[in-house]
This record gives sequence, C-alpha cells and structure tokens, in this order.
Amino acid sequence: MFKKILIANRGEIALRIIRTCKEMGIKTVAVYSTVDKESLHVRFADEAVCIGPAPSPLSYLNIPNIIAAAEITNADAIHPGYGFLSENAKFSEICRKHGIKFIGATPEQINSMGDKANAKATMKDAGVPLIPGSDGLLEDTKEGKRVAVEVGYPVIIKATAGGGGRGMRIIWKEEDFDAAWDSARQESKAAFGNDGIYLEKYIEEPRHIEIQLAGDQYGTVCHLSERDCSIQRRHQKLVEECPSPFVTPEMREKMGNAAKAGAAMIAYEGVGTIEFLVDKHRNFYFMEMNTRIQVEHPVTEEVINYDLVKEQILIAAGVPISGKDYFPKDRWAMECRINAEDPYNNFRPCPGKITSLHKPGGHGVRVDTHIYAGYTIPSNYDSMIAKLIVIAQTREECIVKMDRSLQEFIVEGVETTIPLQIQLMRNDDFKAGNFTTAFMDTFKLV
Ligand code: MV4
Repeated sequence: MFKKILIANRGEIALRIIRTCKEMGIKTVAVYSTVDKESLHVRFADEAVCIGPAPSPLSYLNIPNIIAAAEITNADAIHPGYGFLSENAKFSEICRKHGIKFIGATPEQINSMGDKANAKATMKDAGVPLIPGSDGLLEDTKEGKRVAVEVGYPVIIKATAGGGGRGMRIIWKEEDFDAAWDSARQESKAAFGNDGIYLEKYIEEPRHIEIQLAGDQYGTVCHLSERDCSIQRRHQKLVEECPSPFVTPEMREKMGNAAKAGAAMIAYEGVGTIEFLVDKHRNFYFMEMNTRIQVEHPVTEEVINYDLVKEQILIAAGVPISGKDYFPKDRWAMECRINAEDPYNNFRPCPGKITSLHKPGGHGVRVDTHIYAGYTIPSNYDSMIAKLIVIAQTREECIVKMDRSLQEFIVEGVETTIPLQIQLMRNDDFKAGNFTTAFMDTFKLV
C-alpha cells in the first residue's frame, strides 16, 4: 500500500481524499496556491507545499511544481481529484516516468477517451449503442450535409476534442450548415487547438444518465448502477441522483452491461463513468467516458454504501475488486451542488467572505465542503462551495429530506443557489421525476 499520497487539487475534493487517506493510514501532502493558504485541505493534510500563485495554470495545473512537491515530500502516489490535471494524459505519463503512481487512468486510456470521435469508434467495437452519425471525423461540409440527410435533421456537430458543450452546434436545416460548420471549427481550434468535427443526429430533450464503473489491474470490470444528471444549466449540474427515476431494472442491466463492455475494451483501471444520452423511448446512446472520480460520486457511495475514493486507492495499489455489479434496492440518494452564485442575477459568481455559516445535519444528511465561517471564497476557481447529499429509502423521502436540509443550510455574506434548489424540490414535475436536460431552460425562479 502507498505510504504517502499527494493530493493535486483543492477545495472539497482535496479534503474528501485526505479523509479517506487518514482512514487508510496513508500520509497526505496538500498542495496549494497562495490564495488557498488558509484552506482546510492545507490544515488537515500531514504536510503542505505551496505550488504557485492563484491562477490555476501557475499552481494547480503547474506540472513541474507538483512533481517537485511530490519528490521533496517523498510521496509515492498522486491523487488528482476531478478537473485540473485529472484527465491530462501528459501528467499521467510524467507521473509514471517519475515512478509516482497516478491514481487515475493510464495516459493511453485518457488519450483514447479524450478524443471523442475516437472514443465512439472504440465503443462501437465494444458493441455499445451509438447515436447515428458520421463514421469518425468529417472531411468537409459536403460530406457533413450528405450524412445529415442520411440521419435526418436536426443534427448536431461536435468538436472531437470537446466536452462540456464547447465547439457544439445544433443544425435544424441544411441552409444553416455552412455557418454552423465555420463557427464550430473556429471555436474548437481556439479552445482545443484541434478543429476535428464529427456529426450526430440531434436527440431532442434527452436525459443525461451515467453508469459508474470500477475496473482493476487484472481485467475485472463491474458497474455500480447509474446516476441521473439531467438537472443542469449551461452544462453545470445542479442536482444529481442515484438511482434514476427513469431507469427500469431491465434498462439498468442493459446500460450496465454496455458500459462494462466499453470499459473492458480499453482494459479500464480505476473508477470511471460512461455517460449516456437517453431519449424519450428509453433508447440509450454512448456520449462520453470520464476517466476520473466525479463531483457527483457521493450519491453512488451512499446508495452502495462504499467509499469510492478508497476503491480508487486500492485499485491503484493493485488490489483486485470483487467484480460484483450493484443494483440499488430500497435506497435513494440525491445531491445538490451549492454554488456561490446569484440565481436571481443570471448566476453571477459571488466570491467573497462567508460571514456566518450553519451546515445542515441529522439522519441521512452528508455535507462535503471546505467552507467555514470566516472563509473567503477566491474568485480564481469554480464557484461550487458545497455538496449537500441526502440518503433515504425512497425518492419521495429523499426530496423531503433535501428540502428541510436546504432550509437549515445558512450561508451569509455571499449569494448561493440554495433558494433555487429549494424551489426545485417543490416543483411538481421534478417531484414526479418528469424532466430532461431541457428542464432548467423553462424553470421559473420566484
Ligand atoms: C448531444 C445532445 C443531443 N443530441 N448529442 C452536451 C455536452 C456534450 N457532452 C454532449 N451534449 C449533448 N450532446 C446529440 N446527438 C444534447 C447534448 C446536451 C446535453 C447533454 C447532457 C447534459 C446536458 C446537455 C445540455 C444540452 C445539450
């Protein structure tokens, strides 16, 4: 087992990883930027190393400084958390070259899933259902228009290096093709330095449902059921739950098996997620694979009653997994991502000092956060300040518990998304499980 793990991240996930390491008897090294000096991950780690100034490229994305921090502290592994360097193939490879275990995917796996057109080709070989569209990248608009007629409008063109919605354009009719093509190419060239584009039939008002996977170093892969992440705004998730109110037992089995086949295809090692788009007829299609621990992992943890960060560390250390798939029974978990944003002012970020704080508690309530009364939220990083997770036996109980926990959650000094999430818990369509990724487009905050 590892003796010392360096956590190449900040905020709640850094704290989350430190907690598991402590329970496993593993020493921890925090890294921090100058504005994070007073953070809890710095305080709770055994050692801490400053890796640069506030801007992420100079600190949390600064590979030489992070490797140097690992070497001077004698860390034998690095946990990257989510975001930052968690899906950076080069970083995974540099760790390998330095004899430091990267607790995440191999460079080969990250590369094969990072290029989306390539990822689709891999999933096709594994027999995972794909959205009808181009076979790989498009040569030109002529080919694009031909495939669009084949699959039928509306279509969507996507950047192969994309993700999170950047470099994507929906095209409703042929006369709009050229303009969409030009702007998608420009945007992806600027954002990713890669202007490869592929095309798919546009699925209207889908659900976003993802399967949690775990694979070990010996080729065993299992699934840990699904999460429904359809409640999001501008590709930022606001509420996630496990299981999905839309997934039937038969569908779970099919989606789980498809996801396992996809992960097995790349001999996936670690915990990962395969995201599916699901249409109103319950057809599901591969969207992308995430080769990291995700923000929303706690809802799965609460339902399966197991620590996924511990699972990651054990897998990285070469411990075999049981290989048993998990099908939820009599347990439901829901998470609200609490952001320091003003939902009444177009979700304007609200960094600044938290003047007073009361966190909710009670049976079935978990709060993953790095904030405390007196903490100043820096403006340099994303605005998520806490994850409120509740667990109950049924979805109905979960929603009631979430509502009362949100009401108990008092954050003063900055605006937060809490008022929006309270109203969501009282929305009839949400309560009925009747929603798609388009839900927030028409949600009226009062
Ligand atoms: C789609 C789609 C509809 N049809 N692809 C958005 C992020 C990127 N990972 C893929 N996305 C989408 N791809 C086809 N063929 C709709 C979306 C989409 C979406 C997907 C998941 C969650 C929220 C979303 C919000 C808008 C669009």
